[in-house]
This record gives sequence, C-alpha cells and structure tokens, in this order.
Amino acid sequence: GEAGAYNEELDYTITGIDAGAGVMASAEQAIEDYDLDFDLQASSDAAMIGALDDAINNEEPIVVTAWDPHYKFAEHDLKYLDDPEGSFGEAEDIHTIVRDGLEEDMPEAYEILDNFHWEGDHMEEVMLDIYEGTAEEEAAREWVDNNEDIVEDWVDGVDEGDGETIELTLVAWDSEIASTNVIAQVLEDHGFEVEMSALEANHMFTSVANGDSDAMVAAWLPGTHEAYYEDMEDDFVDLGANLEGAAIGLAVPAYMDIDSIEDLQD
Ligand code: PBE
Repeated sequence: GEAGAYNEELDYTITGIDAGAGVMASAEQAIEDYDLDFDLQASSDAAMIGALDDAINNEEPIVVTAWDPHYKFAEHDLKYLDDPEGSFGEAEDIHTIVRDGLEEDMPEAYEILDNFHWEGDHMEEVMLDIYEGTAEEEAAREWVDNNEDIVEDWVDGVDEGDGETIELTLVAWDSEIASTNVIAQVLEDHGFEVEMSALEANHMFTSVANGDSDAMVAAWLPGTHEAYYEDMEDDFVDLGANLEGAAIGLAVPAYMDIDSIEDLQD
C-alpha cells in the first residue's frame, strides 16, 4: 500500500491497552523511531479487543498493540506490521518470579512454580475458552483436567502443602489471566489456598519485590518488562521461563493493504 494511505481513516490513532504495559512503551518508542504522526490511545486489553472486533465486523482499518500468545490471532485474520527499526525487540520469554524467602516458607509451592512450563498453544487454548464465555477458573480447571500428563511434570515428587495461602499477582491481560488461573488450579490441587490480585504492571512487580505477593507468572523478558525488571531484580527471585517464544508488536487486520510500521508514515 501507499504510505500513509490509511492514516486519515485511522484518525492517526493506535488503539492501545493499559498505560503500564510494556507493549505501550514500545509503541511510544515506535512512534518516535518511525517519526509517526500518531497518538497512542490507552485503554485496557478488553477495550482494545472490543475495538478490534468492531473494526473487523465493519471491515474498517485499525492498528492495535498486540502480542502472542493471544487467541486474537486464531480468531481473526491479523498480521503484525514489520518492524525494521526493532522498536518492539526480539522474541522473548515469559518468566516466573517469586519473592525472597518463598523457597524457605513454602518449599512445595516454590517447587511447583519452578517447574511450571508450557507452550504458547496451551495458553491460547485457555484464553480462547475464556473469550468464548467460559469462566476463568472453569477454563483453567478444564485445561488442567485435560492435560494431566503436562501438569504431572510440574508436581511430580512434590509433597502436598498444608493449606497455607499463597498470593499470586497478575495484570488483567488475557494471557496472564490464563496462566495465573492454571497455576492457581494446580497449587490448589496440591494443598494450597490461592489468592489472586490483579494490579497495574508496576505494582505487580513491586508487590513481589517487597513481599506483599508471593509470586507472579507474568514477567515478559528481556524486553517488554525490562524497565520494571532492572529496577527490582535484586529484590526478588527469577525462576526463569515458563513459556518461550512470546512476541509483541503492532497488528492490523489482514484486509489492510500495509505490511510495515513504515506504511504508517505520512
Ligand atoms: N502484554 C501481555 C504485556 C505483557 C503480557 C504484552 C500486554 C505488556 O505489554 O506488558
């Protein structure tokens, strides 16, 4: 397509999510790197998906902040815009991070969290189930029940907890709602009470760093959450990747005749 051809129709707007998300910082970076005349509109994951669904129903152009794993790529014919400047970084991993002292205080929970590892397709199954109307907890329950062989690797040889409460924190991104609910089900099956608190991204990191929360499975590294991570990495324990090969970027419906972020230049 011709550079800038959609810009008027797009109202020079990129439809974003919550302001604290790493993909938002990268989108601001892209606006700068490509010298775009666009505004990045902050909202929420749910509102962005609503706007995307509406645009697709009307075959209108839209540019959204996007990431995968996410069911939206299965549900809709979407494409990432090429990013020759690398504003959105390379592929990355999602890490599990726990508070200092969890290993001593709840060794069984620590071990399960340390073992937690799955694939993007697994996460997308849970996400899609929730998108289609299944309650979050129920979707996680079904996935755990249907994937006993995978879950067995996380709990194999680990003793039961004795009813202690473990506090998990997350941001209400669809991907993290899926992962956090799944690990919560597994911890509950293994003798723990689980409490979940959804916070803003910076507070999710802070609450694990200061010990208010026990764990999170939602750290996108090395790029997306770099700023939060570097600020606090001495104050928590990084248990490494629970999922490999995640990515962020700008996405558009496939019917739009553009391929690169450069095509948003005037
Ligand atoms: N996300 C989902 C988050 C990380 C997980 C890509 C929206 C972010 O941008 O911070």
